[in-house]
Amino acid sequence: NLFESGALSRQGEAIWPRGNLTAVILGGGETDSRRLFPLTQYRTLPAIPFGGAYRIIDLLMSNLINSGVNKVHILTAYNSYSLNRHLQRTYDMSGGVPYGGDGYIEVVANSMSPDSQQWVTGTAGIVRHFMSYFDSNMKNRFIEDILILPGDHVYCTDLTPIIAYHHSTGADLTIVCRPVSGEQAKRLGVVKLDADNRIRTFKEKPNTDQLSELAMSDDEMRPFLTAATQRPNHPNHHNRIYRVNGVELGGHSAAESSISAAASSDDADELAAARALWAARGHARTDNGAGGRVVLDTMTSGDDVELSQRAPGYVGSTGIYIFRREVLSSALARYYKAQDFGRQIIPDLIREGVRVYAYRLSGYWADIGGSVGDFYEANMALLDNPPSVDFNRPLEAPLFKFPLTIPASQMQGVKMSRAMVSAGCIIKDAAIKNSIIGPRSIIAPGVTVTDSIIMGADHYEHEKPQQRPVSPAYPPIGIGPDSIIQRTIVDLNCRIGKNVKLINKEGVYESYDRAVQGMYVRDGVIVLSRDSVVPDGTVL
Ligand code: ADQ
Repeated sequence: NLFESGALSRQGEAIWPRGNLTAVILGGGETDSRRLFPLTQYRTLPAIPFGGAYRIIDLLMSNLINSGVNKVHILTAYNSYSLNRHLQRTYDMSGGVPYGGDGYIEVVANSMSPDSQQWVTGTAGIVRHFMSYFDSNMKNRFIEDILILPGDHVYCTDLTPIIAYHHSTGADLTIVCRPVSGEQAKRLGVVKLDADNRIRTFKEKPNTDQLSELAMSDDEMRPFLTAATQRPNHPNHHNRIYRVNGVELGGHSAAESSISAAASSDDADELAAARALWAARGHARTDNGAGGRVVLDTMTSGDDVELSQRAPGYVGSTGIYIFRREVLSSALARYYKAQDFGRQIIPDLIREGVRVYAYRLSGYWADIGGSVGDFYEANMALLDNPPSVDFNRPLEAPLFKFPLTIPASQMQGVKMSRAMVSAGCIIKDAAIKNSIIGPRSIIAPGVTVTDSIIMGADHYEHEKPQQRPVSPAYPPIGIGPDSIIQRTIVDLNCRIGKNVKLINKEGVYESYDRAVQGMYVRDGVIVLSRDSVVPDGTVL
């Protein structure tokens, strides 16, 4: 029933118009698992719960399905059980008719073979491994383009214009890019563009010295900032009414002129309003949240409004690539020792003179694979008003998720602000602020949850035969009476007792060594790994 909306898209095109393109999602390697430990202790990164009811992979899958990409491979390497299970239960993996007859969703597990006696690592390594299987399969002979997507990103977008741009430029490789600050640039692949948005230089994770070579002046940046880009995937976008501090700014075009007026103002409140509108337009919080004067840089018709901070400009790669299939196969064969696209293959191809173009991605985008802190911030951005990712989407471009069969949440006497609460929760006389509460969360009276992510549970206590009787040392699933949870990520099925205080009272930034097993501090955020048991009265 994912495809009930019919065989035609909004534009009246066939819903699977991109039959000669295949998508490859990088399902997570060992290195990023280490970066997000302990959330990745039992699962690979794209399987981590996000926004209460979703898993990270659901956003990527929804982008693909809603953009008419009907052939999807998910390359898994590390700890992939939970991801496989989620994909199997959520998406129709049988392929065939619902995907336009020739479509499919396939999980491709990393494996050793007589030709490859070692465990494959790195982005290029895993794609090479996949391509050897892909190229040898006759059914794939019509595929012309390979869309490669990292599995650790949060964004909602229509991919159709990116694919169209790749075709219109005749690019061998299109890299999806964004304007970024110097601080962000150091953590990304950074490109330098010519006036046609062709990439002339690519440097992976440049250091401060290398960064100066990659800075682009306002004039150099202009063609990139003014290039047509995709609309945020909101068909109802133009019907929205924008409000800032309770003041109605009218619909799309009225709001746009208000951004224009406010953005060039020196008044702090007006600037804040411009930022709020900027966020309302679906633009990244990271682009506008760092303070400093926001200037309306370019304004063209429709959706192409770009606000940027006039610090030195850089253009960063999102790690999303569309390769012409033969260019990819040939590069992987020629640079057969290369394990990474950013460090090796892409700079080599540019040096060779291959046609590599940058497409500008607008709207919210976050890479959550760098650290627990990145994951935490991307969750908190969901609580912004309007949220970074709008889960409330139209039927023709929905966000798909596992269809949980649990009832509405029961709440009594709960004080809540800036919170998202999923289905199946039982919450009484608690205070929840700035937090995301996942499915089947049980929160007892007197509890305070602040700045936290409670992922919930995949079963209720009574559903499982009791292996161990409940006691002060082994509390029931959920959060016990009078506990205080602050700036904490509580993974699934945790048991937190009475009068527990998870408040990071010593202000620890990083710790793997707490008294109770399963409790960690990463980037100043307390993380309880899945199934942790926190006895009554514990204070951290
Ligand atoms: P990084 O994010 O640092 O930079 P990396 O973590 O190596 O790149 O991997 C990118 C994606 O590939 C991640 O989703 C990761 O899980 C996945 N991956 C890596 N090895 C894998 C393997 N063996 N099997 C399955 N999946 C694997 C990259 C680019 C930069 C770009 C940033 C944007 O190299 O140029 O700027 O992404 O975030």
